[in-house]
Amino acid sequence: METDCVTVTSYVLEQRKKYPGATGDLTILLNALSTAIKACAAAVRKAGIAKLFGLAGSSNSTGDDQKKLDVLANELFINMLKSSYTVKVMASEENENLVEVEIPKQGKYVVCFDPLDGSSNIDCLVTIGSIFAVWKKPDHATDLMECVLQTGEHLRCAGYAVYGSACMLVLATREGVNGFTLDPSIGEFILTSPNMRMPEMGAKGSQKIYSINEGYAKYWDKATTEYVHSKKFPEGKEKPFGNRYVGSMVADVHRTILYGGVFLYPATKDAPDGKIRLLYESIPMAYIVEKAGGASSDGQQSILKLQPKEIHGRSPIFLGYKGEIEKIEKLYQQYP
Ligand code: AHM
Ligand code: MG
Repeated sequence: METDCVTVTSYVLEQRKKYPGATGDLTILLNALSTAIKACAAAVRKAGIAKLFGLAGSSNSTGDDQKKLDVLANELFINMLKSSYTVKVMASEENENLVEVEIPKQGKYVVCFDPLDGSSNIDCLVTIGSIFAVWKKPDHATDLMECVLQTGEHLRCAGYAVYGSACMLVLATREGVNGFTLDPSIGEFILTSPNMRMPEMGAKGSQKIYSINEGYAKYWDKATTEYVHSKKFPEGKEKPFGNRYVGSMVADVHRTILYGGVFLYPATKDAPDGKIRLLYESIPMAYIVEKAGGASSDGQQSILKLQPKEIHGRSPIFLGYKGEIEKIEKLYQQYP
């Protein structure tokens, strides 16, 4: 057994030392998040036997049926964060309105999260995940909505957990991106992928993969249609891109960071802003990809520059190799 390993807690504590004025609140907050994620991981693992599959009988803010696991994961995130005394207000995919922490328990952070992403994959045992984004309450902010509606440029940190063949917590801070794998025998996240970087396209070990729900091709705009066509039918001797689509954004983006490629959830005729929600899906994932050396865009600019206007607002999203995201933006200039 490894006796000298770095856990997520010791990693965050070490980072804190770099900022002498730091209060330690972010360390406590991340500890609360990691506890919520460990509990979600345990629930995901025993979902079948504990009868956590299926619908819970209620709907979430966007009208989707809620699954039992979604409800449980949401309660875990909210309760762990509340009892950390570090959070002022939260926004969750599963709550229509903001969740304000009781005043005696309030702290200075704002957390937006999707407690269980990829919920259509729960019942068939395919990888799902959790996503979170952490901001500080702006000094001048007077109301809760103002605290929450911040751009990705002001993020303090963001992360996701993948509940796959193993459970990994990927945490992006100003310092970079680090991956921690859950060792279930001791219940700790151990640093297994320090300083995660997307491979450069064409570099040894990198892959050329595009990831999109191809079934909506009929409803795509011209720029997305042209881009995807160019990946399937490249000019000259260039080989086409491969295609992978899990349908859980966490899994698709995790693979994109590890192997390389592009992830796309564009606008469609029926959904001009796409499907992916800005505050707790697009912004944190874009922050992580950019910190890992990739790029993000809504077709025009970095996702981190977009100003969220409502809690559950959406945007088209393109993530991955810098050069590919540039190509997509050029196509959007050509076909606005
Ligand atoms: P969810 O939060 O309700 O699970 O929806 C978000 C998910 C993403 O994880 C994934 O990229 C996308 O929905 C898949 O949508 P589609 O089935 O339309 O391709
Ligand atoms: Mg989601």
